[in-house]
Amino acid sequence: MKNTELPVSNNIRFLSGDEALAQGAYEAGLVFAAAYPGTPSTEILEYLSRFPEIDSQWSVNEKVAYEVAYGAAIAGNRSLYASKHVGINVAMDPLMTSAYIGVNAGFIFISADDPGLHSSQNEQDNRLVARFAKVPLLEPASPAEAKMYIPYAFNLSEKFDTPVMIRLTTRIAHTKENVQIGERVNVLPRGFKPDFTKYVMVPKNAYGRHIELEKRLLRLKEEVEITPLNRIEMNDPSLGIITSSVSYLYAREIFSNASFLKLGFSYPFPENLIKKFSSQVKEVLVIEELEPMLEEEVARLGIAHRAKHPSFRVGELRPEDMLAVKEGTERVMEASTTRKPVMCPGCPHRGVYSVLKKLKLTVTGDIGCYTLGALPPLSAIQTCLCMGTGVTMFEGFKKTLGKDVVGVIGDSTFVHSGITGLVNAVYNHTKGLIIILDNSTTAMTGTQPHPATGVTIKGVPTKQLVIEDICRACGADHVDIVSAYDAKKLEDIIKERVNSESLSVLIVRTPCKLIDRSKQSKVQFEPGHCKKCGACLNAGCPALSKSDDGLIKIDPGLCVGCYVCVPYCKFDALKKP
Ligand SMILES: Cc1ncc(C[n+]2csc(CCOP(=O)(O)OP(=O)(O)O)c2C)c(N)n1
Repeated sequence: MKNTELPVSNNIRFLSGDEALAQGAYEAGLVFAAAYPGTPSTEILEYLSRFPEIDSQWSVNEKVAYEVAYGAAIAGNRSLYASKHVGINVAMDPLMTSAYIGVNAGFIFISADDPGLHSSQNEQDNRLVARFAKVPLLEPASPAEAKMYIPYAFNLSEKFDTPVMIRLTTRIAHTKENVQIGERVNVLPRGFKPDFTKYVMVPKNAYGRHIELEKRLLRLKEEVEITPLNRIEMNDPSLGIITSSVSYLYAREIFSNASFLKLGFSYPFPENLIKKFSSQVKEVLVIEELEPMLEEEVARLGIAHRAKHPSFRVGELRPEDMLAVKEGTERVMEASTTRKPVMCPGCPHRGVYSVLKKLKLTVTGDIGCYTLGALPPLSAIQTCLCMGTGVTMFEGFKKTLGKDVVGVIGDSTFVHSGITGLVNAVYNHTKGLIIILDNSTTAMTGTQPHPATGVTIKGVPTKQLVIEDICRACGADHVDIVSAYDAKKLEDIIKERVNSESLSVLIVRTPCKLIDRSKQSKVQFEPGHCKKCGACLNAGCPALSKSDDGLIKIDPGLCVGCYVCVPYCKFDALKKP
């Protein structure tokens, strides 16, 4: 199959990998797109949402996004799902069986992986998902390739009746380059024809579809041998490098004279191409990030090659790593010099953590900006696993430790995967206190709306999910709503509820400072009262620092007047004006 569909024009745009991929999807006649935000995938849906021709949505979580988008494909329109790598875990249930069913109109799912954990809870290599689900895997190495692969992927999906996986990594998703813009092709809806054996996965039908899946895989094995996405670049035959994704660019930069087998369509493996290439070069080297997936394949084919050191299974690959990979030596990492993450000045989460810390409670955390409460000086959260666990791990902790435990979860995360945990807690007689940190946005990934904000991805008002009503409907005995800046009330309610014989939810509702830019008069500083003890710095606010003379300094450009720092000073040096 040749990738000849892209119309040529002189229209050039400077786009990130996410944006280029989205532009490619628009041009390829995409009609439906669904996602839940997550770095580094978020910009795909944000870009797609600008096109009136595309029905795009933030779904409540990745499982829902996958199913809604897949439903649209089965019903006859080209559709796309996008998430970060861990989002694929949430979507895994529909994903695995969708590989059995196949598609009707083309369906692509995008996994934006995060080698090096720039913004994630793990760095799993989702190329293995393609192998596990037995679906074709495309790995663009640049934004331009990301765009170019999309029409190919839709054609592949429709020709082979399969979901197609496209894997980006942070470097590709967030790197920008000039990309050629083309016209949108009009793809007619296919309509839906019921087919019991194909679309209804009762065991007997699923058995039949599994057989079909294995046959499809054999046909795809032929396709990977001839696809233009895989290419041999013969240069000096003394070193032949088998590689894919961004590793290809790094390897090209460092070993500029070497020969390359560059894989853009990397699963199923092009066995014959690998054998052919290996027979043409003296030494074979596999360069890939994280798991030795290509390397294992090369080994399985009995091809002598230099294996990378196991230490390279961890972390992002960098151009400066190339020589160590070639020599098979251990990875050398310098100590990180990156800026420490910190909550913004006026962040409503700071107020709650100040109280939780003061009360010396054990706090099961979750994922969002509020995870930063785990870091010094607040150090107020003791666990963070994955989305939803602020509620579910709280239940396990409470039932094990008995008292002084609180669970925290953000509003977007509560809608994503906290509601089921709350139902479970009520159902299983859990007592105690769950705190929903409701800053009225998905702050961590760039302030995307969610059902409880009452606005869609296109900025259109919609029915607003009322979190307090949900909590009551789930069976919470008490639901309180308090401002994050009302330290006294927060403390009173937390003390009253934490060890009580009922299950309570405390909703701490104050908008994120990134969406509510309002400022109050800044905190007043009385130098005469300051004992230079630095206790106020324990609030962890970037607006506060120490001057050379030891006195506290307030940055007037940063202070927004939340006054969370005021109670930290026992000498009244900080005051509300
Ligand atoms: C399964 C999964 N999907 C997406 C993400 C990316 N992500 C991390 S936290 C978060 C939501 C944060 O919003 P919220 O719970 O409202 O907390 P806030 O950041 O606003 O404090 C998202 C989308 C993730 N880490 N894991």
